[in-house]
Amino acid sequence: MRPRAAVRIAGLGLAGPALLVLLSGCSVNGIGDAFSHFGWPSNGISLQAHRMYDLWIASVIAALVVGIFVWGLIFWCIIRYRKRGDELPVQTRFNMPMEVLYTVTPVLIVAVLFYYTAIVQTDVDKLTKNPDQVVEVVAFKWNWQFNYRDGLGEEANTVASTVGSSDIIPILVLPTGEKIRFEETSKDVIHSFWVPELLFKRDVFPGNVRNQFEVTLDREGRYVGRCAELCGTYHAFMNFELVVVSPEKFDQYLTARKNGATTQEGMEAIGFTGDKAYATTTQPFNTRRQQHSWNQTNSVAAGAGAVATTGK
Ligand SMILES: [Cu+2]
Repeated sequence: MRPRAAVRIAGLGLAGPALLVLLSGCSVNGIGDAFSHFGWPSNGISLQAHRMYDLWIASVIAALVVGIFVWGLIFWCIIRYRKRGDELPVQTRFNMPMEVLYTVTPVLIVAVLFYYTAIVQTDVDKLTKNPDQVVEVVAFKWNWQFNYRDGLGEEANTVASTVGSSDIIPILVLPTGEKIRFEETSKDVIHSFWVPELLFKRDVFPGNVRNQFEVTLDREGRYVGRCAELCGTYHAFMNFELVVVSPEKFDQYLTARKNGATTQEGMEAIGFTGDKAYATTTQPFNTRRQQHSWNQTNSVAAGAGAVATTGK
């Protein structure tokens, strides 16, 4: 009887990973919606972000299946084998199929999780031979420069450039549906390029390291971007804006920029007029150092134009 029961449980154990495969294939979105996405951000705007979302939901479902199975076994043991008298049960009994089962099953589950993680990670990290757009991201204390390039690598040329200042948030305009390669470089310390909706960030190193990654965007909109590596005093103010538009509008924008238009003139050329030509998701911060500590009243900004911050 016992070995046969063990085999039956073994079948159940193997059904877990099989279920994971099944679920990751079909209704991940429906289950994610029903359970508040199990804490994962659901607002991804790239194909890569959607794949990471699917992996997360499927992994949580697999963990829950295993969890419920184990909780069930625990409670079954507590009730079925509860103390019935003062006589101790045989202390040396074991069940070989059971021992093998609870060694092999977890290894199988981990192998399946590892397999899907490796697949998604490889996909997120994948660099294609001929991306549709190449953007060089230059980070510096404490702002960003975005260079549209005519090819890959350091030897390529910049055809249009946007640089942020203390007064204007840099805007990075990009199209949907195209493979976009980012090439990152820093002028001073380590920064990190992060648009929360990409569900992805990658460090920007100074020196010879030129970090790269690719995304294919699939939702138009305006998204705040941030530096995600503590890089100095005004790290928290190192923001930019990603504006995702249709490929047609992007072509118009880039053509305008190549013909000498500024970022704001380019934005106006594709319909973002007035205030919309500037960042809407974040705003420039006052980056002037204070003469005194934050706790003191009547603090005065150092340098020219200091008068503006007193008496606020
Ligand atoms: Cu930074």
